[in-house]
Amino acid sequence: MTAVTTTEQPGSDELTSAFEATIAADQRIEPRDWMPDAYRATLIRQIAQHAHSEIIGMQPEGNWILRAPSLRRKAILLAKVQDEAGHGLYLYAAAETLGVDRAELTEKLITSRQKYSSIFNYPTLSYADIGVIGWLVDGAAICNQVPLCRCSYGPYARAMIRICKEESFHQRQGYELLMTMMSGTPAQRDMVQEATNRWWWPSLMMFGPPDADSPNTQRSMAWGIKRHTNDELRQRFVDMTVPQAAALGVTLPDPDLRWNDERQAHDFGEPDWSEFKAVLGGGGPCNAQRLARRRRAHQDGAWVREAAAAYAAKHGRTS
Ligand code: FAQ
Repeated sequence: MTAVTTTEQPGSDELTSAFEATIAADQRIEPRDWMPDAYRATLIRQIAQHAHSEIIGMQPEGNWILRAPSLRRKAILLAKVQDEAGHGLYLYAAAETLGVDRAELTEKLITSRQKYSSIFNYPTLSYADIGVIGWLVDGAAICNQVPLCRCSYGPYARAMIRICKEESFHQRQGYELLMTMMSGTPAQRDMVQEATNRWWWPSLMMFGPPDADSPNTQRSMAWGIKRHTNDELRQRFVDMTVPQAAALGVTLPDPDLRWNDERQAHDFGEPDWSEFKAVLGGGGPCNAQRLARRRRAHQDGAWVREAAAAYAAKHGRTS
């Protein structure tokens, strides 16, 4: 560790050089190390958005817990949704090491001042959606998040290691569910194809806007927060998913999808970026419902927070 801690108080040039040397040596910045304000703000923005996504991401799947087709499927789905709550908590804890308060982040989410992933603004219409979310949404999340295990900020990188292990289980349970449905009746196979058609393009949008329209990528890569661009990860996801679709026996709904021998990668069509912008602006099919439910849950939990604060005050604890 070469970074200078805040208690040493050297001049600002020295602090900047120590920070840059740590990044250049591909070492970790830790909470007590000095860091530029913009680096801190970028991490808070990304980690908070990530945490909010995990918490809001419980809703589309939570919709099916009471209607799971068997006890086994219900147990698997419950475990997955609980994992997502846990991921949200690790991520809020990582954000708190940067000097923000979890309550403040939640307030920003429920007043639409911070984002969460676009993907969770789409509805889950059949049980095949549970399989397709595991396969495509967790598959995309893994593609995006494995490189974050090498993020330059220590607490975020360490949280991502555990999260990625659990996401891997999530992806496999989804794929196993779809394999089961694809070996079932024609109606079950149709459900899988129909769900794939709805989730494919929103899954590609999870990686963010095209590189040319991504204001944050270059700086985040220079700081070792992001390790790949949005388009690089989207390409990796497509290349990984095409053979999985073939093994399942489903068609990905893109007439432009084909192998390009010269590039040794798949060509694929352009997602509808106007839809992406509309969803980010609050106009997706479920934005209003997701936020309303999150606000209600927050209000319903007020008595728990008050009781915890009263207990802490009585026993002289701060948390
Ligand atoms: N949705 O300049 P960039 C999961 C925003 S977790 C909404 O490219 P950046 C697990 C972006 O924030 C899924 N907003 O930004 C699970 C920025 O806005 P701002 C969440 C998006 O940060 C599975 C603006 O657009 N994963 O799925 C999206 O460099 C199943 C410009 O974009 C993470 O958060 C989007 N898709 O790159 C749970 C991973 N894309 O703040 C339940 C960590 C972009 O400037 C069930 N995050 N924006 O106003 C990242 O890797 C990055 O933040 C990106 C965006 C790649 C998402």
